[in-house]
Amino acid sequence: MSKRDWKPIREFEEIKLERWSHIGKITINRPKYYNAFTPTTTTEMSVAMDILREDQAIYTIILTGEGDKAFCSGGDQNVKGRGGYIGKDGVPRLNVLDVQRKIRSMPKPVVAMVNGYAIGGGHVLHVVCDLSIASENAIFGQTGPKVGSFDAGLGSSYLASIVGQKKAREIWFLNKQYTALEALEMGMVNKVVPFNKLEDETVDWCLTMHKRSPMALRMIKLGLNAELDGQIGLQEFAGNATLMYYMMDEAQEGKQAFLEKRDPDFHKFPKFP
Ligand code: S0N
Repeated sequence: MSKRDWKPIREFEEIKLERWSHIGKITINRPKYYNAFTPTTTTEMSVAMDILREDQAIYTIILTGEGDKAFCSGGDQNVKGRGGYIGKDGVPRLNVLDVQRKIRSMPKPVVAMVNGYAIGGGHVLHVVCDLSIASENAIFGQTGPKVGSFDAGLGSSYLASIVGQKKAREIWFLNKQYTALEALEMGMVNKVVPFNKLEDETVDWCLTMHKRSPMALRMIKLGLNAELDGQIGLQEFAGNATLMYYMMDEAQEGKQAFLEKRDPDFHKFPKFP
C-alpha cells in the first residue's frame, strides 16, 4: 500500500502510468500472470516512456510491477507463438526490445523497483534500468534456455558488464534463481530493503537525484552507455553535446550572423586550454 497520492497520467489496459513529486511511475499491471508482458503491455510501456521523456516536470522514472509477488516474469507464455508474442492483431512481435532501448536512451534516471520475481525478459528489464532497488522477497533469474527463448543482446552482454562474464554465463546457462541478497553481492542491484520499505527507499533515491544537476546526470548516463553502445552510443552522446552547444552564445552567433547576412564573429569566444 503506497503512502503517496500517485496521480494517474493516462489510462492504459495493462500498465499504470502515474506521477508524484516529479517522479513518473510505470507499473506493469498483470498480477494474475506475475506481470508477464504481452505485446499490448510492451506497446503501452513504450508510449508511457515517451510521455515521461517529453514531460519536463518529470525528473526520474520508477519501473515496477503490481502487487507483492512479481516485478515482471518476462514474456507471457500464453501468447508466445512462432516469431514472437502474438498481439491482438495476430502479429508476432518482440517489442520489449523497444522498451529496453527507451530505458537506455531516456535522458533521465530510470529506477527498477523490484517487488518480487524479476525473471526472463522481466529480469532484463531491471538489468537495463539505471538503478535497481529490491525488496527482500525479490527473486532474480533468466529462464530462456529452459523455456525456448533467449536475449543475447543487452540481456546478456550488458548483464556481463555488470556481473562479469563467468557469472553472466552461469545465470544464462543454468537458469538458477537468486535471492535479493545474492543479487546485491553480484552488484546486480543497488540496495535491498524489506518489502514495506521498498517504495520509501526508491522514492528517497529519486528525491536525492532531483537535487542533482539534471544535465550532469544525463551526460553521465550517456557516457556510461556510450562506452558499451558503439556508434549508436556515440550518436546519443554527441546529440546531447550538440544540445549543450546550442545553449551557448557561440552557437547562437553562427545562426544570428546567417540571419543578419554578415560574417560570424567567433573571435570573441574563449578558447579554453
Ligand atoms: C516466475 C515464476 C518463477 C514464479 O513461480 P511460482 O511462484 O511457482 O508461481 P507460478 O504458479 O509458476 O506462477 C503464478 C501464476 O503466474 C503465471 N505466470 C508466471 N509467469 C508467467 C509467464 N511468463 N507467462 C504467463 N503466465 C505466467 C503462472 O502461469 C501462474 O498462473 P496460474 O496460477 O493461473 O497457473 C514462474 O511462474 C515462472 O518460472 N514463470 C515463467 C518465467 C518465464 O519463463 N518467462 C519467460 C522467459 N522468456 C522471456 O521473457 C522471453 C524474452 C524474449 O523472448 C525476448 C528475448 C529477446 C528479445 C525480445 C524478447 C521478447 O520477449 O520480446
